Amino acid sequence: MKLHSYWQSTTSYRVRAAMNLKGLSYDIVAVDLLAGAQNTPEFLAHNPSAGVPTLELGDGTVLVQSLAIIEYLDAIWPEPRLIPRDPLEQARAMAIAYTVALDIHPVNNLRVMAQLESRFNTRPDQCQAWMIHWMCQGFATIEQMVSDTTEFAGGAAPNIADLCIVAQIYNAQRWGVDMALFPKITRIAENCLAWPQIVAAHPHKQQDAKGAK
Ligand SMILES: N[C@@H](CCC(=O)N[C@@H](CS)C(=O)NCC(=O)O)C(=O)O
Repeated sequence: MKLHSYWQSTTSYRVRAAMNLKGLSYDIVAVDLLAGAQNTPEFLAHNPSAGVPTLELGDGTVLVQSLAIIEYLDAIWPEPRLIPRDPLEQARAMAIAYTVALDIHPVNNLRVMAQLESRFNTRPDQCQAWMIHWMCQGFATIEQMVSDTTEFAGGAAPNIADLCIVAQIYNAQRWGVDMALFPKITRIAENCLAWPQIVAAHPHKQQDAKGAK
């Protein structure tokens, strides 16, 4: 399998971590988002939504949307389970994953920030304040949703919710969110990073990482 990925992309980070936890072997195809590689005709032919991750299966089938990719992986390689089978646990895990993936990430995406800058002359510090606002709002919600008693959002092992949390917190730290405000999810991210499979998915461990170790 080939995973089209960008090192700092949080959506790619989620899928890299999921694939690593399942012990899958795959090649990374680096897509340089800052150079606009996602907008080239070759890339768009693959993934018309102009983003990463994109997963290419062995037979050439292409899957897009990080959460849909994780659902597919969980269906084909069920162990370890990343989406709980129990309906209530599943609803709780997906609610956290969706808060990151649907409420925080889309309004802070590269293309959104580019529109703010080009249409409204938004300054870099204003863009940063925008991103921090949406991350803090989403994190405050998730703080209320995660368990007080377990190591991860809903249990003793990371699931799809934790993968979304750890990836989004990477981004939050990059942009200067005060994570002291969110102790429960900070602890979850630290617990995630005790797992070598998740560390291997960390942006700084990627071949295309620039200026970071
Ligand atoms: N909802 C999609 C979002 C994919 C996406 O837009 N990823 C970002 C990187 S985290 C991207 O490729 N952005 C490129 C751009 O905005 O131009 C998913 O979860 O896979």
